[in-house]
Amino acid sequence: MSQGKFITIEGTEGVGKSTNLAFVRDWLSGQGREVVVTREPGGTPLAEEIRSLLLTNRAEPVSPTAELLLIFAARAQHLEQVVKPALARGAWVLCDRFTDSTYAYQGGGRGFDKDRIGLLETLVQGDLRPDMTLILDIDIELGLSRARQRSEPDRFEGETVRFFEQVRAAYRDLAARAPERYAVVDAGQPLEAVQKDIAKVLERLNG
Ligand code: Z5A
Repeated sequence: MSQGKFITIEGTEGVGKSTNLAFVRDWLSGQGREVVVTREPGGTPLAEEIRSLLLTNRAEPVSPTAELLLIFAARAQHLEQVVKPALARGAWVLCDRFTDSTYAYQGGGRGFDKDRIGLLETLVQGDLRPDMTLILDIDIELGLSRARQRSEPDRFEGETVRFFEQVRAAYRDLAARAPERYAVVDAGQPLEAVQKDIAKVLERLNG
């Protein structure tokens, strides 16, 4: 049985991850792949509990270190329970956010040193990394205006434009450093054009 592929989707607020995740899932299923769709933080009952701890607005300030450790705790559980078993049986895993979010939000946004994040990445993941990461890139104001049409902002969505500009810059930096693993798609285009670009990326990966 061949090992499956691990694909992650990333981006800032309102970039259309949920919408395009469904497109990628359908595209891969159409190629006859078994696709496991999951998300971070979350993906198992315990990790989903950690997710709600992380996203809930609260009066108590959240220590950035506590936030970082909670994210990696959820990730450890998710990898053992969902991601690794699925890859081992040959499924393709499609994950809504993964460790690039940590580099972007906790690194770029909160200012955590990359090397510190890297230590936790190695501790929790060993040498497991996504085979391909799709970064949906959008102008921050445009993304926020799309996101505001949805529900009440959670603890992350209430951050400043400056914070999200730093998150976006961190994503771009990751992609520039390892262009073989990342594909950056302009998510400010109409949905049809975005999905045309995503399909081109998937064709390369599939072939
Ligand atoms: N986080 C972290 O800090 N560190 C980590 O390591 C990890 C996560 C793993 C929860 O993530 C939070 O966790 C996240 C970072 C933190 N911060 N926040 N917020 P999440 O992924 O659950 O939350 P989200 O970023 O809000 O994702 P989302 O719900 O998937 O939203 P979305 O990407 O914006 O997707 P959408 O709902 O598909 O699109 C938004 C709207 O735009 C919707 O009405 C669409 O119909 C519309 N849309 C989509 N595409 C288009 C186009 N092309 N044109 C026009 N309109 C469009």
